[in-house]
Amino acid sequence: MKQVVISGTGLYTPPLSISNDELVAAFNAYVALYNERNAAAIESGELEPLLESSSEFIEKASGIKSRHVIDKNGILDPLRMYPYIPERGNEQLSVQAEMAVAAAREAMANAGKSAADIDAVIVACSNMQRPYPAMAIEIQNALGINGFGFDMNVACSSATFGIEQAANAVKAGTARCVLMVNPEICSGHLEFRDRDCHFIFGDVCTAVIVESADTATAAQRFEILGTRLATVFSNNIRNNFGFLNRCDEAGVGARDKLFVQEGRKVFKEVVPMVAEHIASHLQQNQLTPPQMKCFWLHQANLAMNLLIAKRLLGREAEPGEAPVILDEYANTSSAGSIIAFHKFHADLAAGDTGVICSFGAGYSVGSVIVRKL
Ligand code: CO8
Repeated sequence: MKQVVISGTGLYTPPLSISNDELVAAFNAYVALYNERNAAAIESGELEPLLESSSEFIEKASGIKSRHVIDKNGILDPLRMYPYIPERGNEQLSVQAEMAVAAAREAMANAGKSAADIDAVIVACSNMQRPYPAMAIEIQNALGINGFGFDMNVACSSATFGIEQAANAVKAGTARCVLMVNPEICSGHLEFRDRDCHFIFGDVCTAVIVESADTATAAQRFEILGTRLATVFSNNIRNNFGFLNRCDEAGVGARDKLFVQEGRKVFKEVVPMVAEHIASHLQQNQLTPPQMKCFWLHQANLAMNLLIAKRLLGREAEPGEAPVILDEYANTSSAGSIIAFHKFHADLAAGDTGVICSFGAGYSVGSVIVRKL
């Protein structure tokens, strides 16, 4: 069987960032306006008043301190509460493609690959800014890559599912080298007027180069020892936005057309599912959790990651064993585990092993066991 490696990663971080205090100030200003406007209905019991958010709650419940975003002003305007991202003409590079090209260039430089070395582009993320043409084809064109490209969506698990598709293409010989990118503009589908979730997400893009070990020349190369994907249907994380919305006017703009979740249920159900998934994937490869140098986990909630690591290791994780980027980036959906891998892989020695693992809506779980060459 052909040996397949991850030979480069890249990260595009939007320059703008919103702290918890800034986000909460805007949210509380919106709450004051809403309660004032609806004072009579609230007084009569017809409407419930909105409750304020707090920075302390956010950091304690999630571990998030700030998030990077494409646009800050629109989100922080209490009269708007969503980003302003101007539409672009068809002749211009689209916003998600632009982020992807930036992340891809870094991944290609790290892998020592030019466009001519790459045969396929996969865009794997939670939300695509249009149904077609596929963003992957636009990115392919912008970078001058031949071959083929396609978009795929498995919500927060898109990147690990994308790595498996890339590895399979290399193994099957349909591509020598694959660029897999995760352009996430989570702020575009987050309800910033809902205090239960207004703090959760941020924007970012990650990129991964997957190729045959025979062609890899990068200093940092990680052999993919195995991938394992699993899905179990759940309505606990859902977004009903889609092309059929206009076919029933009653639902247009309703709350369910943006991200909604039962956070507590997700936490309780997903932690054991992920710990079991990783443990059995390792066992299948004659490996054990304590042998792993690092778990690069999906970044949704700090307590969730600490608990998953503890279940796997039978003790608290040491700093560096399950690195956290959630404090600066928040939940960036599919990009989270790849940001962690991108920032925290250089210190591993040849022969060290680790697991990249994502989990989220679907439910979906994907794990990629890697060994540094
Ligand atoms: N400020 C103050 N108080 C608050 C706030 C706030 N902002 N929000 C809620 N509260 C209150 C609640 O009303 C509740 O009050 P009460 O006890 O009186 O009812 C109390 O605080 C506790 O609320 P919760 O039980 O909701 O708090 P939790 O401790 O459960 O924390 C979390 C909430 C942080 C959401 C937590 O449950 C969590 O992180 N769960 C895991 C969720 C998860 O992993 N989700 C994955 C989703 S991501 C994914 O799969 C990708 C989807 C596609 C991307 C979409 C991009 C937009």
